[in-house]
Amino acid sequence: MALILSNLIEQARLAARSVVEYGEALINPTVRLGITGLSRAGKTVFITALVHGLVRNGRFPVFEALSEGRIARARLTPQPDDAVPRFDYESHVRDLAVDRVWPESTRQISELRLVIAYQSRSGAMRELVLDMVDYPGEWLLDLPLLGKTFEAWSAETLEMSGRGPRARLAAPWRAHLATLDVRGPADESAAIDAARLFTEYLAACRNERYAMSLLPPGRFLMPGDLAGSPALTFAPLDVARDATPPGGSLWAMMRRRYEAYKDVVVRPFFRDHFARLDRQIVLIDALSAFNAGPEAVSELQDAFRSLLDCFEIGRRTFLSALLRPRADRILFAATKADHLHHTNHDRLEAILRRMVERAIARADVAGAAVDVIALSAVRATREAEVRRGGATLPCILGVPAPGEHSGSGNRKDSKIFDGKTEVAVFPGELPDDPDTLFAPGAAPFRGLTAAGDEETDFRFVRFRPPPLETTGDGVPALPHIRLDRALQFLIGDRLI
Ligand SMILES: Nc1nc2c(ncn2[C@@H]2O[C@H](COP(=O)(O)OP(=O)(O)OP(=O)(O)O)[C@@H](O)[C@H]2O)c(=O)[nH]1
Ligand SMILES: [Mg+2]
Repeated sequence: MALILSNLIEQARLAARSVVEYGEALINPTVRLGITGLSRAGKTVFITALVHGLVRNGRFPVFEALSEGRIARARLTPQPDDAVPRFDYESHVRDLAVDRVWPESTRQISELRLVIAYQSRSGAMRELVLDMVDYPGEWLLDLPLLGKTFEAWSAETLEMSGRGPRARLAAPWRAHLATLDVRGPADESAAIDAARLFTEYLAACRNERYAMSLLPPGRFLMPGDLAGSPALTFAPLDVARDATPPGGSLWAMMRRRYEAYKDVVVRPFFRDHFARLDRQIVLIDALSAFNAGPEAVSELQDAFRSLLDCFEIGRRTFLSALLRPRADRILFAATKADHLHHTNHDRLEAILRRMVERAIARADVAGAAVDVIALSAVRATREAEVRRGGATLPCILGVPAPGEHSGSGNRKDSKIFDGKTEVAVFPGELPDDPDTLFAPGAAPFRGLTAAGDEETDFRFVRFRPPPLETTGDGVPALPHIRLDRALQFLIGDRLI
């Protein structure tokens, strides 16, 4: 954080707030849970399912406070920050449980506070306050920009745009870039065109066929209330890393706007939501990356490596709680495990563990408890063994979302699903040994980026959310996979 909040005033402000919050937390024990994840990772669904399960006493056998019958009540209460919208829990539950559709992509930041009344193991009645924040995943990748100059960001972005599948997608923007006179006078219409072409390139990289992860600046893809503002009208330029722009030039203007973007957009977002977390869950949609191909998997890993550098994670001491808040538990979760048969869940976990090991080797997480899990906040499928040509395939059963198709849209026998009929799908088997995925130069499987729809090794269909199931005591609940294990790790120790 020293690198990111280089400004002393920022550091002092954070420390002052931390002292106040420390005092408050002594009276009302509070856990600020960071739900971190790139776009479509599953943040909104996770928060909704977690709150739904807690307020309705869902089926969470591994979450001890609940399974031991010590949770008296969990209720939503007004959130701490008046300036941040409330997480629209009710409409997300309506989407999932009544209309059986997934919530839309998040466009704005929002916050939710849950108060859990429980009985401690010693018998005393206590309360734990759980604060959560939801935000568009695109914004997350802005955090690493805080430590980068305009020139360094330009150089990295240009270098990356020449690699692998990105090169073709970047061609129109790069062609425009080649026409720019960066030392010439600032030219607003050139800046507008560059920003538009650069944004189109980022949007093309995000497409599920490529599923690239490193797509900053986040507001270009999800502008929130900043659409059309000059703070978003810039783009990388072909300039030397350590050079300075001539006054009044296009380069100077782009650089100024990049710095404004960091000051006005990124730094407050970081300060208000990431610099003061007690616990973190990092949601990772590894399966979409597998769908796309090895390039997407490798980029996902790079994205998490650069993000971890931005977080304060480590052992919590009296002084750190007082002056520099840090998360003392971090859970890495591969989401949407219900897209796989359970025989593959351990493999998914092993692959994630391998990705995480590399990422945390560099980050300073000394003393923090770290765990890895494959979960599904909402389980949309059931399992079945299907016999085909003498072999038994471990399949999953679910209702594909309307519009999903069974194979290449161009093939005659391809079928468009109606959103009502249940089908069995064999999604593919993840590799047994994660090393085969990460060996240098390995291209161990075929994804949509390089292969035709029919030739990919994995096939993950988007299923509709499931109907509610009824728990033993008659309460309708959303089915899940290991959501209770995640809860136990994240807050179980605060409820004893
Ligand atoms: N089957 C299944 N699909 C899920 C699950 N969680 C998320 N999804 C799918 O992933 C999509 C994205 O989930 P969200 O929770 O909206 O993701 P997000 O991280 O909030 O994404 P942004 O708001 O774009 O940052 C959903 O529309 C679902 O299709 C899950 O537990 N099971
Ligand atoms: Mg969301």
